[in-house]
Amino acid sequence: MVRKPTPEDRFSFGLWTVGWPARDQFGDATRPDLDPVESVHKLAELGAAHVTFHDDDVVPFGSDDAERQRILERFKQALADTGITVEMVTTNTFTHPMFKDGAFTSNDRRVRRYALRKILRNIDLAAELGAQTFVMWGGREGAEYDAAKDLYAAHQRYAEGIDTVAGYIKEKGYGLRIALEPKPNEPRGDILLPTVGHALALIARLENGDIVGLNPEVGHEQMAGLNYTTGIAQALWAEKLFHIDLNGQRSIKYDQDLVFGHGDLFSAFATVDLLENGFPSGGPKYTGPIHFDYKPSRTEGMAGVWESAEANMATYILLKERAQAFRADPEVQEALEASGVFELAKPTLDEGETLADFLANRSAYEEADVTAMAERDYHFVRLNQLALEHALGAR
Ligand code: GLT
Ligand code: MN
Ligand code: MN
Repeated sequence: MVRKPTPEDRFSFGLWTVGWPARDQFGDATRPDLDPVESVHKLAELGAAHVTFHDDDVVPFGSDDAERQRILERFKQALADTGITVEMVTTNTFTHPMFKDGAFTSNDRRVRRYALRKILRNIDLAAELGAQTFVMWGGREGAEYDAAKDLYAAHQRYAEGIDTVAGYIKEKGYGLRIALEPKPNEPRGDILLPTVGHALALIARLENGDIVGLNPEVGHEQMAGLNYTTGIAQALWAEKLFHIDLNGQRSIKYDQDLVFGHGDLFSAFATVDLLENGFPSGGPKYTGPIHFDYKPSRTEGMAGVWESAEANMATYILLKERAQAFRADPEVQEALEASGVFELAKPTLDEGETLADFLANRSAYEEADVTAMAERDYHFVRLNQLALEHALGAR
């Protein structure tokens, strides 16, 4: 039995996740459209604390101001009735045909200006609803053909767009931070900012980069064959892990958006271990919402939608319990010690040791016992087996 989630678990769902009618490239929708108000009520019942959405998930594209107002009032009423809060808002700059060549990096300047206005308008809404994070997933920012983009200009325009939005947030005094969401490909052949590392490198060159961080998604890193836990660890180290998109992916293929843990389960264990327990030596820890960005499979009806929403939370809770037991086990602590895991936290140079001291220290090099170093055994396999046995609930 898995305990029921409560708002203290900080679980959060995109309205586009449970609301996905399961239309894909090869087939029509298999489920009816879902009223966002109904989703808010249902998610509250299941124990979630927050929802997130794109502008167009709540207010259909093209609605006039009066209609937009009416829809938003009704939506806010659902929030008030359930206690659900909006922790993150994002903008749809990928569905409308005008965005076929991107938003901030479209070759068409009119599209870039339109996208900027669409995003700024949504920033106002995000601030009004008290969101803390504003996600930017540049799914259409990319190309299929190398000659189709001036890639220098594309990076200039991408940076310009993000800096302009960040500048607006600062000017307005909003308590929002921007989180970029990397993805290597799909829907474009190649997407700009394909991984966590690429996005971090761009942020470092921004003028307003202090309020720009990351929203890494499990499947997006795994689509590139990368280790999600390693990716969010670097973002944490850089104090840039502003938000997360948890889901499941089985190897390098199209973006599956499976339930969290329904892809690489052992990797999901490591992710929850890092999120809940932090680094062994301390350092920055993730304290934001536990946000799921998955798609209920196309085979599922409405009951299956809610079963899959519950599955995300149940898996997280189970892995959290397992990860806590793993770290609390004295045998694991002893194995970590034997593996040298704690040793890595000790700086390589002594306190106050100058470079000259170091170069003159013969024990570090000339007289170093290279044989002893080569003979050292790390017992990582034993440590990994202990993790696996904890993950499986065998300990
Ligand atoms: C889209 C994408 C997700 C992003 C959403 C935010 S939109 O569903 O597949 O990974 O997080 O824009
Ligand atoms: Mn995805
Ligand atoms: Mn996502």
